[in-house]
Amino acid sequence: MNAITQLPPEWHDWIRENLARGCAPQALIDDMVRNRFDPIFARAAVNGVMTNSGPMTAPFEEKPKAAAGYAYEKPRLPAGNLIRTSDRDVRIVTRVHRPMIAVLDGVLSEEECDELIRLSANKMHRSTTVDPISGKHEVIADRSSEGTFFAVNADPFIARLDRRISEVMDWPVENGEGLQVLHYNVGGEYKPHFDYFPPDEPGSHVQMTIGGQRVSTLVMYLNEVAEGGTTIFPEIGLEVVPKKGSAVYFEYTNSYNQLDRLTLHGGSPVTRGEKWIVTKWMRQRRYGETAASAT
Ligand code: PD2
Ligand code: ZN
Repeated sequence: MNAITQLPPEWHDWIRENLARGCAPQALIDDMVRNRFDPIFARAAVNGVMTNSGPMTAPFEEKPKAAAGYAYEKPRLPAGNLIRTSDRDVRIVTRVHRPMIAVLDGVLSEEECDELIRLSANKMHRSTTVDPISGKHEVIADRSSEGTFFAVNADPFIARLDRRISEVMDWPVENGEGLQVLHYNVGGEYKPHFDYFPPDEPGSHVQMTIGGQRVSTLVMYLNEVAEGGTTIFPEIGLEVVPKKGSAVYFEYTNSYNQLDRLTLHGGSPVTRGEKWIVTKWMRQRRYGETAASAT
């Protein structure tokens, strides 16, 4: 079988997430080669994600536009205009039904946003400082983003947020991945991708060994972005403008294990200022992360 020379969106995410976790670029390249990627392509792909210059994903035009056959079930997101969580009321501002997307106001308080940024700022992974081609340490000023994780229930502050988020998403805390904080500078973007793991793509089965498929996402905005940095859903022409403490929620896996391709989404380039977000991904089953595995 020919070696793979195109980067599916989920592999782009995989590289990005592991770089953010502080993995060595060479280890990612080795993993990709083990998964049938061409070695030179794998090196270029990791380098591309680090510098945000590609190579990028396979053309999305090749995939069917419609979520053919996806059965829309009762949304997990609670009905009504207000979600009363154990410690805070969250207001629903906008709902889209197909795909299931909602914009939510006041998921986090201003103080909680500031605290998350403060806690993250000194543990962001500057993994782009190593050039995988030369092996030299280089600071790349305009990297796409940098990130850090907070294990589920890592401390009382994070546990309070994990609980509230689980109530908003109506899905168990134990099924959640650890909160991931991302920071984008000017020029930083997140190319359109799916948050679920396509079952036919290499590597997805590894990602799904623990916890199964991802079912829903909550992207929370931690600051106001001066310009750009919107979350875009290109299949339906929706653009969500970041607002401190607000969030966009979407779900894409139903009880038949079908996946909703209409949830293709990305982060448009930040053109002025900076952007901070925190994301929660929920899995079908209990996800094995504990506070002890926090980075
Ligand atoms: O930064 C965003 O707006 C964004 C866009 C797409 C975040 C994510 N996906 C994500 O965290 O999955
Ligand atoms: Zn995403």
